[in-house]
Amino acid sequence: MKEYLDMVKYVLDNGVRKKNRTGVDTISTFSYFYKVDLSKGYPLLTTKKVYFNSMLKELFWYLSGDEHIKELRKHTKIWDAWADEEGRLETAYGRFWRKYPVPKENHFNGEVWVDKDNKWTTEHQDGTLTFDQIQYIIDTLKEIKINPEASNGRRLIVSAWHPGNATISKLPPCHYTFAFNVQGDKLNCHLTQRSGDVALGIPFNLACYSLLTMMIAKECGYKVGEFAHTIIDCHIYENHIEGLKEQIKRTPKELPEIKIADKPFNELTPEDIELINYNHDPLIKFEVAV
Ligand code: DHF
Ligand code: TMP
Repeated sequence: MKEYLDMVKYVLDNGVRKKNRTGVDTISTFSYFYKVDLSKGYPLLTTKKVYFNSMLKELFWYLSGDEHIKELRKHTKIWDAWADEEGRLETAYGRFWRKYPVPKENHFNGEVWVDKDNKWTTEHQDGTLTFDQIQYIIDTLKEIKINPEASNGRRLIVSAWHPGNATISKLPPCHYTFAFNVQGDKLNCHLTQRSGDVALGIPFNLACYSLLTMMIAKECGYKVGEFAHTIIDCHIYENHIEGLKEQIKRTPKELPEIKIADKPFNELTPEDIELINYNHDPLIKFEVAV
């Protein structure tokens, strides 16, 4: 994928050396943006092997809303370093996608704060209220398809960021907010990421949100549009530079395709997602900075 190789070249050429909490320095740039047209194929990098199955299980873990990785870690190790032995992990992607905390009894000083009619709010056994952001997106996208004048067409935002959670989490969400946007009969998605590891995290994030966009487009009756990605601190770890220099010498192959089973969104499982014609160059091993 040319867009990815351009990003690698840009950071290699313009990145400035910077220290960070991991102890492995990066070369870093501020606010990189690219977008890809999802109708031209599924943007899984072909210039190295990307572990599609790890990414797929990660996406379904987010969609499950689980706050732990007890299931996920049976399939992939990619999150193990940030969880405790029991699989607990404060990083709050899916938990906040599916169960964003709502003020107790949903009012503050007598004023209703969230979701007046409790359409997307659930009360749990311990009395906690939470809001399902993904269901809100799906229902609203279906509504604006029938009625484009519905009020929420430019308010299709999901947030994984909770300012208070960010102060206690070992790894607060990197890809912390995304927005859907309809143009004609096409569904677009824009992801904002506060911090992006060009070699490891970003290829997964790109593949993950592109697939999510395809799944939501299918559910809501749209064609796939573009995936756009802003990365605020866009960096390459110093021990990834050689591998990435090797990767930019490679020539991108034709992109693979995705086939999604004919099922309601909430019933989909990883087995319902088929990756077709994924031809790729050999794996490049990159070590993850913890
Ligand atoms: N920390 C850092 N420093 N960079 C990250 O990209 C990162 N990503 C996290 C958590 N913390 C992070 C979650 N996502 C791998 C890919 C994504 C990911 C974590 C790890 C990874 O190691 N990928 C390897 C092997 C994949 C596999 O074994 O399935 C790769 O070659 O893509
Ligand atoms: P930070 O919290 O100090 O920014 O470190 C997080 C690192 O993980 C940083 O290198 C970005 C990277 N990362 C991604 O690129 N994508 C991801 O999905 C995740 C979870 C992390």
